[in-house]
Amino acid sequence: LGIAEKIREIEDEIHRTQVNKRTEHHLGLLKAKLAKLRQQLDEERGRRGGRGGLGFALKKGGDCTVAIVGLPSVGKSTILNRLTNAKSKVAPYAFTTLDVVPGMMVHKGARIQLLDLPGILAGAASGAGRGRKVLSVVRNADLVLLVVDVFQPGGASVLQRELHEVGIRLNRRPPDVTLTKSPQGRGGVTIACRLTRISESTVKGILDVYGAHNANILIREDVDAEEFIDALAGNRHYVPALVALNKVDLVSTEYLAQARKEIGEEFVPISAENGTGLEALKEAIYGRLGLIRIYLKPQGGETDFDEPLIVRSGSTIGTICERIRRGLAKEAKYALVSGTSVRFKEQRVGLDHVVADGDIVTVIR
Ligand SMILES: Nc1nc2c(ncn2[C@@H]2O[C@H](COP(=O)(O)OP(=O)(O)O)[C@@H](O)[C@H]2O)c(=O)[nH]1
Ligand SMILES: [Mg+2]
Repeated sequence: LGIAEKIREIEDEIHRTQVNKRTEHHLGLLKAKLAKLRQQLDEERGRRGGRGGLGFALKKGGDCTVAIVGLPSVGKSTILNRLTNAKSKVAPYAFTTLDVVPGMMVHKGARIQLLDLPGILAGAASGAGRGRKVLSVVRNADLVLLVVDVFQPGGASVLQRELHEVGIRLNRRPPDVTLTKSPQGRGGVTIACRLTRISESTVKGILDVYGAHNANILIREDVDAEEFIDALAGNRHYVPALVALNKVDLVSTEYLAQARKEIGEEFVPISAENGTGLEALKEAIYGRLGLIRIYLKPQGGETDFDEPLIVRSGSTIGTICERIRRGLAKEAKYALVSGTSVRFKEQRVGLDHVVADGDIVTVIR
């Protein structure tokens, strides 16, 4: 049996198996086997040179990158064209977009690169070729914009499942499980919290199947089998995501309320066709990326309100120094800050001070 067939067999068995307390252990082991086989398949493809790396040769432009993902014909290209200067081909049939098309969206001074990707169909993850390349672009994005057609509200979960299969975890953070190489090559597990979603014997069983014997493993969070396997695999990508429900011009408010239940998570209702909700979508993308604007005021000069520095929220004066010029953080003595992160105008702060959106900053050397 080839690896691909083995994978399919295990996938089938997982689908057939009911999830309950009695099958939990068995399912955990199956998932570990599956993860192991998928990794082997990846390595095999890598050896044959079938790996695309970044896939499409893409120049990373702007302050960050957003991958537009969705089933065919949901309106991805129309959205790109409406939000950016790009001209991606739009048509009422599937697979119009065969390559990645970048476009630049400027919002509140931030340059955000949007990537229009060929539509992902169920099964793209297991297929070779274009599907896999698309997914590698998604892995490297700062945000995934999931576009769902108002007439297929179930599309969001199809996409999420597809991305999950290739190790992309949307809107989740890595589980608190650490692996360190044991110097003697004889590892062990330390469970430092109460586990309610997995038994200790399943933890051991998964380790046997996965074969992480020479690592010291510390579990500090109530993980389930899948999260534990994710931690062992170590190559998962945790990417924030946002759902846009497109073509709302075609439905009534009542229909929309029903769709809301089916999607089960927050989404931005839009019509790429008539422009409804597009400003809200820009704002949501910007917000989800966690970007803030910092206005720089040179010592003894005027504040530059035209071109703010765009940084991730949570950034410090130190990060800002490095963005202005490499090495500046070492030379800087302190900074003067006006804005919501401080109490006074031109308050003197250290390099570890966390800035806020709209702050005016003068770095003093
Ligand atoms: N009514 C309506 N049609 C839309 C909307 N957005 C896209 N379309 C249409 O849906 C079809 C597919 O759009 P396209 O952008 O090519 O989808 P893609 O395959 O996801 O890139 C085209 O005929 C578009 O004109 C929308 O908001 N409302
Ligand atoms: Mg398209």
